[in-house]
Amino acid sequence: MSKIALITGATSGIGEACAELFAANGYNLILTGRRKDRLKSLAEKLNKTYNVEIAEAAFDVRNRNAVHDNLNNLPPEWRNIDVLINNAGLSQGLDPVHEGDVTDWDTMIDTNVKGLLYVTKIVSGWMTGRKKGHIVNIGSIAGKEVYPKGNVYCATKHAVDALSQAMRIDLLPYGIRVTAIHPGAVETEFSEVRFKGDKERAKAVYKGYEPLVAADIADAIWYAVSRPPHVNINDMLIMPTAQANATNWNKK
Ligand code: NDP
Ligand code: 8X3
Repeated sequence: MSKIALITGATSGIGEACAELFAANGYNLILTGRRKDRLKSLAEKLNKTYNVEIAEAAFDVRNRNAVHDNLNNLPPEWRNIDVLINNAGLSQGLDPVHEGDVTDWDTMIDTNVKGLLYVTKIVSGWMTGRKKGHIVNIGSIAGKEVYPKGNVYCATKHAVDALSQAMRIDLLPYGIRVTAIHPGAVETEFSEVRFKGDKERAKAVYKGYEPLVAADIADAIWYAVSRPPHVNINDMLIMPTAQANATNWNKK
């Protein structure tokens, strides 16, 4: 029987690239995200191209009841999840803390931390019952360092780093692997979302150097997931060659 991966935030960027790569490797997929139309067209494409089965679940990870209902309403056979990729996340704004927008803070904390926890609680419950599974959390260089005006986004990704370490301890008796993947700059819709649709400002983030692309991160996730069962990749920090850390670039 084919393995199953649940990917949050599969409608774009890193999540979408993971969906493609895992489907190419024969995984059946549970794809989630808020944009139903994108989930539907991605599911149709992957089903047609790779002949894998896809379940779509459109919900907002910030909504605890929606997470609960959507996951628990999956047909029982879809609960045998082998890999959970906690990828849904975002940044909103780039402001010094004294000028920060409190609504932006709530959105980031509710999505990147609480949403990840809501999904993890349910899926890890199923995994512990089967005594197997692999959870991959998408952190960030922003979870390893802080940078000017990154305050709350950085705090949420530091939380993802801490939670990944904590999950590794709590889930140890059940043989569940936990991997944290921390990318530097990846050109996706991330900056357009951060700057609330300002395409020019978003484009400028990736100007003058070669950023990572979503497929680079999917490739690293696949590496971690495809190791033999006795090997766990705890933590990976993946940067563009032209980015040394959160603040230093080699731009032309
Ligand atoms: P994208 O904006 O391209 O993708 C983000 C995904 O998250 C979308 O599929 C979006 O789906 C989903 N999402 C956002 N909010 C919610 C929500 N409330 N409920 C459900 N799904 C949600 O960005 P990336 O692919 O770059 O981001 C993926 C992850 O990688 C994020 O956690 C991000 O923080 C992290 N990351 C990104 C980096 C980068 O430079 N791009 C670097 C380091 C980490 P929808 O809108 O349909 O709900
Ligand atoms: C996304 C990368 O540097 O904008 O996590 O925080 S950064």
